[in-house]
Amino acid sequence: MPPVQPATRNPAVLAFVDQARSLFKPERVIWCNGSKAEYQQLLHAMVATGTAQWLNSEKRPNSVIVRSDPADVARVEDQTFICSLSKDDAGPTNNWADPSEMKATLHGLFDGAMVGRTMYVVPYSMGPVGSPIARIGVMVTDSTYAVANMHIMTRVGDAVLGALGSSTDFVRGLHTVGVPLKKQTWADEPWPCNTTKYICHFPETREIWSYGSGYGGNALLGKKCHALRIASAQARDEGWMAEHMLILKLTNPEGRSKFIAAAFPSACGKTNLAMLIPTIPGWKAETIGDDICWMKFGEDGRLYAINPETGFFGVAPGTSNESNLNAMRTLNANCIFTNVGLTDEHDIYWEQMDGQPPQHLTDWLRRSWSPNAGRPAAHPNARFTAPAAQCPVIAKEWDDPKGVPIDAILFGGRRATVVPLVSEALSWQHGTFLGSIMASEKTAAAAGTIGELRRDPMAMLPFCGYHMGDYFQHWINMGEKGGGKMPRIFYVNWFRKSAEGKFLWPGYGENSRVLKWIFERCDGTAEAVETPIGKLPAKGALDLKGLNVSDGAMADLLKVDVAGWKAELPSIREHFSTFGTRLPAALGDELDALEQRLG
Ligand code: OXD
Ligand code: MN
Repeated sequence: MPPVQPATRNPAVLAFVDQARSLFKPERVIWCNGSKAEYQQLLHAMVATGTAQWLNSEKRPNSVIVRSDPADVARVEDQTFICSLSKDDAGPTNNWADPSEMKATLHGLFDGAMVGRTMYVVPYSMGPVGSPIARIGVMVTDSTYAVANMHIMTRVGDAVLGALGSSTDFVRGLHTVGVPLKKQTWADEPWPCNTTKYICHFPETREIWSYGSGYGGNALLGKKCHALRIASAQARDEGWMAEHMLILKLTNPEGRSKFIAAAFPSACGKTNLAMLIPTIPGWKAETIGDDICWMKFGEDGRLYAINPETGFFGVAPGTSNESNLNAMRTLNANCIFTNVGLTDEHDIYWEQMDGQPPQHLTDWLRRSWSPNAGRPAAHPNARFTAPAAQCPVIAKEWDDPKGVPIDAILFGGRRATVVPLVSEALSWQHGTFLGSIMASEKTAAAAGTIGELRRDPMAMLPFCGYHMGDYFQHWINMGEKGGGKMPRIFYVNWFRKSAEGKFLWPGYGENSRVLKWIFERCDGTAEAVETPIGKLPAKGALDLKGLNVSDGAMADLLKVDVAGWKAELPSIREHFSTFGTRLPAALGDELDALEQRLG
């Protein structure tokens, strides 16, 4: 790939890149221009080094499979740090390190880390270039895989530098896989990574320093590092919101639309909900985004949201025509598949894909595999990277620089018990309370034990770049500012189980029934009953026509489990106590009020 000259004279950008070059000591520097040709060159480069392999060009045109090192398969939360000046500002939910000490450690590791390699400079915009809600970052990296993924997931290139002009307001990202090449041979591995890993954020200076991993959120710095951890801190400072939410557009049979944002912890079906196919006649759902939502007040006082990304980095296993037809259709071409199985026809396979598994394939560890192998063909956190514009139900507003006005915010998680199918918060403050106590069973998106219940406030536990108590306060402040124009807040749970451990609710497209109630609550046309835990659908208010769920199951799904909620109060108090004096008084008041209402 020929070196490309910088398309900017911005002294801050040039100085940042110069410093990175002196530190990392790469063999060459390439400035990414964001063109299609450049993307193709990146794919060819990955194939040439053995990082990627072309898939069958008829079945999966212009797509590649990549297998990572088995020790580099997920975000490493243990090694993720918020390096704010004061430890208190990182709060109890983050690992903290002193910024100068961490920088000294990383300087040591970064010094010469790119010897023999290419250093790519990736100017990117999170959000439509030039949108008042969008933000710019400049990332340097030695991972071709990271650059190719950034091409799909963000807006990369010269247009971004043009929009930045001479401004110094950009997030500075340094990333290396931490494997310098040896001059004698220049030999490389298909997936270079280091056993030492650090994913570090400096919220005050808007910097990201990432070492040792090439995988997902550790390496695609625009996503979790910038769009959530750094952006959440910036949003607090500037009065907007950076949230771990999908955004969807829901249109009723009369053709009126509402925009809904929803926060669910990692791998709880955000992508599925973002692309759902309603089962109720006449209703239409379209996608704006599946993972991240930035919201800012518009001139009319409402909250307007953009999807800062341009692609989906979705969990592959479990995705099928049945669970998410629109995602499967998005994956027809131009995708990167990571840690999935490779069929003998050079196509992809993962667990719970439609139909029978192939009789033979090559698993994500490049071993021969058959259905009786006793192990999955794909890693549970195997991913697809797919261009959002390819989604057959992408909404026409998905890249509107103005954003879309949000009508409702949903919180949810995987809860087998206690939490009903849907409830509406009594107020913004009560909704903030519900978000702050969200809990879910752990999934494979992060390294750790699967199945354990963890509180994951607003699905931001691994992504909030500052003290979570202050983050709650920011939510309350936003509500005070927006007043009656704020979105309504709802709490949903698709994962409630019977005593026998069976899911009570069919989920997927049937969730449109719940969305319809939410739509009509926003319109003031659907009935609700006020209960101690919030407003639940009144009898008959949820459209259940044609649904095969027994009355008993429906009663369980919409039950106010007073005993269950009472039993949970001590664990909520304990959760709140971790935030000390930074817990907003309003949330303590909400907890007391809940206790009183439960009697
Ligand atoms: C993701 C995550 O990858 O939340 O989106 O872990
Ligand atoms: Mn996510």
